[in-house]
Amino acid sequence: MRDHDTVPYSLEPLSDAQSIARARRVRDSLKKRRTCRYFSDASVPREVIEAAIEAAGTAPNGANHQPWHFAVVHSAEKKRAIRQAAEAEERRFYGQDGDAPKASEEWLGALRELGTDADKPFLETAPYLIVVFAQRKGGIEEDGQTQNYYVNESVGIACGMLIACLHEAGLATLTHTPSPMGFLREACGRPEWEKPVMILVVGHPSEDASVPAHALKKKPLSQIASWL
Ligand code: IYR
Repeated sequence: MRDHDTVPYSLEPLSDAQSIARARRVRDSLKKRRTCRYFSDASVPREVIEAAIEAAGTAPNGANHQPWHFAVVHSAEKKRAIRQAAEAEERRFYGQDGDAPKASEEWLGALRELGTDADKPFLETAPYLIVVFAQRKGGIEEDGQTQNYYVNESVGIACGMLIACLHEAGLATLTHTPSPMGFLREACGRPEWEKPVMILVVGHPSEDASVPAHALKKKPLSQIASWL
């Protein structure tokens, strides 16, 4: 039933062969993406960040309320403040503050192959931190009242599109999730109905960048898909 305003919709027609070739090209490009923890301080054009956020802002979402906000942190002082607060949380998480770790032994074990610890220099080195917020309320007007729907799903998809766009633009990213991360709301001047979801660190890999070999082990199609 189309008892609402509509506009026509169509896509460029492709042959099956073209469609397969395009899907594989995108797959092969995205397969080269890695979560990078070693960044150089080389600059990145603001226009790339703007375009990537615009791409993320087209994500499918609940009732088209677009329940996200992207706080772009570029200033050295703000990055330093975020690094200090994040590292303080991470020291508690890893038990590097002298107390028992907040993370379970199982969780710490799962992270061992990634080699992570409380030291997060990339939060200062990389040119941009995009702090992603989920708007629990607000609607399209961002009034802080209207109920939003499928907020986590919507923001998750938007983050995926943001990361894919930045990768296609030749940039490295890192999804960083200090826990807890409530401090980011104040650091970025966001309202109480917004929940910080992640810091996306964006920049160029340092010359000596590496990734954990563990990260290259991807489940095969036969394991991640079933055909019914
Ligand atoms: N937030 C911590 C811990 C961490 C947790 C997971 I799950 C990771 O995949 C990676 C790290 C940190 O950033 O070190």
